[in-house]
Amino acid sequence: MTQASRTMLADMKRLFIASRGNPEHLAQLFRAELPDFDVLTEQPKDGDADVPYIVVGRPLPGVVRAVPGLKLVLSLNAGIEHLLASGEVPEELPIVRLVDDGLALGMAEWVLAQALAWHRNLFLYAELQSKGEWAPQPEKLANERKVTVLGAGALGRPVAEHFVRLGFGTHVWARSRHSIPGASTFSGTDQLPEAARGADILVNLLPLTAETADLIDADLLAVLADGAFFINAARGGHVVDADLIAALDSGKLSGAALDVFRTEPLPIEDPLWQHPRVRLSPHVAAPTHQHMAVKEMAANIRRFEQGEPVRNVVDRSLGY
Ligand code: NDP
Ligand code: OXD
Repeated sequence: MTQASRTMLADMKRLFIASRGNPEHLAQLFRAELPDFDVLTEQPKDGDADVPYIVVGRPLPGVVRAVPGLKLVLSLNAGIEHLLASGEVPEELPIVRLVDDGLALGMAEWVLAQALAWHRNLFLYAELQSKGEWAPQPEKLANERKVTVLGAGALGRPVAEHFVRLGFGTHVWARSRHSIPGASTFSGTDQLPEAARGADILVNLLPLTAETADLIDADLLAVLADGAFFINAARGGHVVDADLIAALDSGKLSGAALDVFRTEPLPIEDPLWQHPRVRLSPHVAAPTHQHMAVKEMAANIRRFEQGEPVRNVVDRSLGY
């Protein structure tokens, strides 16, 4: 390397990608978005020049704290409960969670696919086909069904808007009261039973926090319509699994589509694998599309550089 290029590198801003997998593809995308940055994939250490930005998924112990001059932590995930629980990110450092159009579009596709398949009895017809049974079922229109969406954030809101567009009676519950045209909105713990009462479909898109852990239990499932369908694309820790299985066994729930679990990968001995009323997928409802995520993260880094407010900063007191 020439002296001139060494001096140029020394003047560049630095970004460290602390991905557990192969970070090279991500690094290339960042280099294209931030050509004036030195994008590192090797752990910087004490004594190295400052590295103000880190992009991180599930950090290995000590990785974040070892970065000199860190100012902003950019999460590779939308849910950041593991990052907070790891204790790896010092209190004073802002954490930005991942919010981008790719996640919102992917989540809407997955949730709507599950909801419509249940609504139009497609799961049931697949079962009947396997038994060679020609058995038309009573069919309803969307406007004869009620859906409750838990969470009205980056993912919950667009999902609720899709349900409204399709004609479903749509209830949305969040911590604060939202206004979503065509939907009825509810807020706070007191209003949860009202939001969920009589719902044919319950969709969970909450973050996992101290307040939302174990929220989906026997009491909540009891207020749904008999034979309701439950869709969980948020976190396994929201659900009391024993209560979910009891509701499926009793017929209170006619089915559940589960993308997330308390332990992932779901252990092979877990009864959810074999339950005839459970459809499960391996945490793929809204996969990260790296090219879109990098554009959003790079834009946030630019904002930070220019002293503008950074978007989607986690409120640590709320846990999301
Ligand atoms: P946001 O932070 O944008 O939205 C969270 C929503 O939940 C907000 O509407 C918030 O209310 C509400 N909420 C938070 N706490 C409470 C509470 N105590 N009571 C009632 N409502 C509450 O999150 P996202 O929409 O981006 O993501 C939601 C979750 O989806 C993620 O945390 C993650 O767990 C999961 N996820 C799953 C993926 C998958 O592939 N399966 C992929 C990506 C994310 P308010 O609006 O009032 O603040
Ligand atoms: C998540 C993600 O938070 O995959 O689940 O981003």
